[in-house]
Amino acid sequence: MRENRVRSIWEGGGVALNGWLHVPSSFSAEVMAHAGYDSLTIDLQHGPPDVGSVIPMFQAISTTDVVPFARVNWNDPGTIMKLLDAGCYGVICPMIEGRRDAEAFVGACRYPPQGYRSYGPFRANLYGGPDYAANANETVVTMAMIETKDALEDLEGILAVPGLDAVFVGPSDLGQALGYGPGMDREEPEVVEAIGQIVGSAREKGLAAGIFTASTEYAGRMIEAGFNFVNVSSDAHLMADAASNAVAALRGRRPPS
Ligand code: 3PY
Ligand code: MG
Repeated sequence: MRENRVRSIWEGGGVALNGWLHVPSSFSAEVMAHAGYDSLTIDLQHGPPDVGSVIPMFQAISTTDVVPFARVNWNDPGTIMKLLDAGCYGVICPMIEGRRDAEAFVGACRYPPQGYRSYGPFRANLYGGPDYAANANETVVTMAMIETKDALEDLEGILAVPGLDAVFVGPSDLGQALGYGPGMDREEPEVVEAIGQIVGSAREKGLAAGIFTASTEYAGRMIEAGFNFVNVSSDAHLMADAASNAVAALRGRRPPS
């Protein structure tokens, strides 16, 4: 069975650097896969990719040893199982509100008796190897997004769910839930405190902790705070930033007359 390198990084006390894929293209996924990330997450919640886009993108990613993750659009067992069958090695689930949501999510990712995942790993067998099903429960990473007030209130209940590997902070929804509106790289003391509570409690329980950031500077601070799965920006934003910087650097220049 192909190992999940994100787990190995965590076991070694390191930080997994994750890239975010909003562009529903196998070519851009391949370009990102060659950038040196440890994992890449295809975003089915707020990005254009849908379930049909995922297989060519996973195939492109698997030309490298980058670990294929996906953020699902909701805590929907059908979609989660389809992505896992396609070879997804890590699932990030948005809007987990409490222990019961987390149990349903983790159960969808685990074969019985630990969960209720249905059998049919049509591509996972090719990506992971013929012994995929026997080892999938210990290999696939489950990450519950903590980004609502209810999740903060039931944080201990969520973290206690057997088989949950990690939490992932969604700063926009979390900030919105606390009354500050959307945005990344939060500085409001109440939001910063909530983020600290999430990473502190997760790491104390032996779980990993991830966060979405917009800058390497803030991501560095989050690593100092204990996060061991950090994401900076997305393929679309990185492309837009680099393109507009190039245009801005030259706009207005004229050849000598
Ligand atoms: C959020 O900021 O709410 C997210 O879900 C990040 O992708
Ligand atoms: Mg969110």
